Amino acid sequence: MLLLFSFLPERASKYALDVDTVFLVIFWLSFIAFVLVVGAMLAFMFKYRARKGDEEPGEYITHNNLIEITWTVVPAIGIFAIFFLSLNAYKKIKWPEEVALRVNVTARQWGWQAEYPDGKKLITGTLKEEKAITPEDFQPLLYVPAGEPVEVILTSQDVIHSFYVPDFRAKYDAVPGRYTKLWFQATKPGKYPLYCAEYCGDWHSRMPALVVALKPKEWERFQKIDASTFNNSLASMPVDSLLAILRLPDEEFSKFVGEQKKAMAALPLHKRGEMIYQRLCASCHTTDGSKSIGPTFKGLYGKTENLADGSTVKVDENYLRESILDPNAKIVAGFQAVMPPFQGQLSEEEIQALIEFIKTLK
Ligand code: HEC
Ligand SMILES: [Cu+2]
Repeated sequence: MLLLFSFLPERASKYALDVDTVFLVIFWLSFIAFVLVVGAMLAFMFKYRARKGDEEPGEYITHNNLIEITWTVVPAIGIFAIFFLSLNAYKKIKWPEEVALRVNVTARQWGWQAEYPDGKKLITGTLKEEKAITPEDFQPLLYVPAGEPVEVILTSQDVIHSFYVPDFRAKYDAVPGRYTKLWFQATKPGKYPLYCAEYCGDWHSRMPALVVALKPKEWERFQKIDASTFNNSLASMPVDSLLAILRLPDEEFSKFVGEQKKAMAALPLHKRGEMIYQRLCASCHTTDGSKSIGPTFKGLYGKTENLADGSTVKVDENYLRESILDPNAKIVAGFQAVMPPFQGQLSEEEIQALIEFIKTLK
């Protein structure tokens, strides 16, 4: 029986077993009912088949109390069992215990953004088109403490998406213009894939991300990193590198964070822009002059751009700023309006950094 279900992902949250129990009970009850009904049907078809020379109409039976009571009471017990199991699972899924961490998560076409109470921010970018998804494409969205209840407050910038972590059996819609909530408690440290489970457009399958459950010590470290250092450098690191940092001995850890902070402060604006570009824009814009999903950034600044409505515009800082925050205000000729707006996602400083970076690409 368990073998049949080895295709289910591991159960890594507190209520995962409750969800699976409801699923498996419904599955096996349905299976038994199917065997009984279809089995009886086949047996009766054989037993009461038309025989040669038998022209009499069948016996006229009005009812049978024993059989009727049995086939009412037995399924009713099954249905009540499903009801109470579901109620139990629903209560656990719906109402968290005391929440240790609340994070805001915003979905958009096509990616996620997480914002922590202290200002830490993680953004996953749209994946390149026409390429099978590999494990590296799962970018970290949430770092959470293992063994503690975490609440996610969801919303969407555009259409309905759905936040889905199969290993946690946790799934909830992210709806534009409203907040929805979901909680989970990872039972052990690890990396858990996160998918969008709502068909939200062409690239719906291209917004994979990761929830990373940390050990208590690592979580303590994570909280110690200040938001600006994290956002400017550590947020775009691959998961394993960040985990390695969180596992450093105390002294080395403090030293690393301090150095990172200094390095960031000393980094020229356009360099910071390049880092943001790598993380959020490189999937659609090249810097070498070749065309991708969006126009190349090479030679963009200062040129005269042809727009889809036939007009032209001189590319200056204001045009670049508008193109980043509200890309649909002016559509470049020959391209589709698929760029997500970065309004509300990038700080003024980050926008300036991006513009400075684009300016360096002559
Ligand atoms: C999903 C793909 C996608 C992503 C991600 C994306 N863009 Fe775009 N971008 C486009 C497309 C397509 C266009 C052309 C259509 C339009 O003007 O909206 C465009 C246009 C632009 C333009 C105007 C270019 C021109 O030639 O006039 C700028 C500037 C720009 N994007 C900047 C950015 C920056 C900065 C980022 C990262 C923060 C980014 N884009 C992320 C797809 C994308
Ligand atoms: Cu989606």
